[in-house]
Amino acid sequence: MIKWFRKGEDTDSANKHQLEKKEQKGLFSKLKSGLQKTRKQLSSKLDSLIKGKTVIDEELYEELEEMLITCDVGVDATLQLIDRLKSEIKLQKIENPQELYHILQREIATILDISSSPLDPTTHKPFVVMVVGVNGVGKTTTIAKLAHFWKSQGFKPLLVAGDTFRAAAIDQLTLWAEKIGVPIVKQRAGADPAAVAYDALDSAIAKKLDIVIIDTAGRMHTKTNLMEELKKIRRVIAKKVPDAPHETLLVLDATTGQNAISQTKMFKENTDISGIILTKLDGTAKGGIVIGICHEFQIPVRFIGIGEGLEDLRPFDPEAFAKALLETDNDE
Ligand SMILES: Nc1nc2c(ncn2[C@@H]2O[C@H](COP(=O)(O)OP(=O)(O)OP(=O)(O)O)[C@@H](O)[C@H]2O)c(=O)[nH]1
Ligand SMILES: [Mg+2]
Repeated sequence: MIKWFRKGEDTDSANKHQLEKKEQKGLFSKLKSGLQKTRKQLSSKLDSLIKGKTVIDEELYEELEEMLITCDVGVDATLQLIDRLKSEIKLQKIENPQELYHILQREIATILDISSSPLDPTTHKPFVVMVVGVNGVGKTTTIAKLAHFWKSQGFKPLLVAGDTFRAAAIDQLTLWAEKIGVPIVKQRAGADPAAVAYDALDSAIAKKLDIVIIDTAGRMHTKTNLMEELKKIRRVIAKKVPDAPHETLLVLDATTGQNAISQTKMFKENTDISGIILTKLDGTAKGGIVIGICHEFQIPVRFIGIGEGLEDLRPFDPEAFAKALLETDNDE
């Protein structure tokens, strides 16, 4: 289970435990329904692959390999998965193809479990989070979900309208801030995003706010290079808060499949990315892309988006995710 960082402590621990158990169960079924399209693709293919097979042979491995590749897991990650599967099956002397389900689940969870320092907003005050990604991937919506999530954990977040290239982007974030009930720092469209972010840090320090979440543009209307702009924001905010940003989250749209891989490459080459948020997993059967991304970049997935609502963000839990991907409906 992943660790959730909450501010302060609840007093009644038995009650808290019960509540958390209920919460986890509810979250898991929402995760499962969010991943329905991907799960259907993976599980139904695996079902028909295993059905009627009595032995685990080379043919089965080849079919499994093909299946994983068509589910957007990616060639490299697939080959690694098959290798690990083979040695596990040999080691445990497994003969029944039905057991592939659980072994595959475990091996997927291992790939997804990137060792890294956790995203812990209590480590700095204010804790500065920069959110980057190409246009339309879900940055602004995800920022709203994050603010809502952290607010519910007892933190005081501040939103920063750092996408100043479109007035509509500032309005969109303003509406979210009002809806969630959190403050926002913004300037007029066309303002320097680095200056907006700098002001926001001033404000967060003055008001003793906990988390500053900076929205950024995904596309430039001017000749300014997007990556240069992001670097400038980083330079300027580090002048105010020396270690900032403490977390740089790359937002990727899962429906774009392999495109998400090339976006990660591009951002990684230009800026420090400490975590990934994969959005729109509810709208796609390409959820296998998470496995490919974790395998290739070794950047932890921090959260996943499984819908357009404020509640549709989940802290990423490798085990729960692998389980939700490969659990059949009668497994419950
Ligand atoms: N189904 C679904 N839709 C999502 C999710 N996250 C975001 N969206 C939708 O994706 C669309 C784009 O979201 P935005 O948050 O505006 O994306 P953005 O990256 O800020 O876009 P730009 O500011 O234009 O670069 C919106 O219609 C969101 O409601 C998700 O997890 N699931
Ligand atoms: Mg936006």
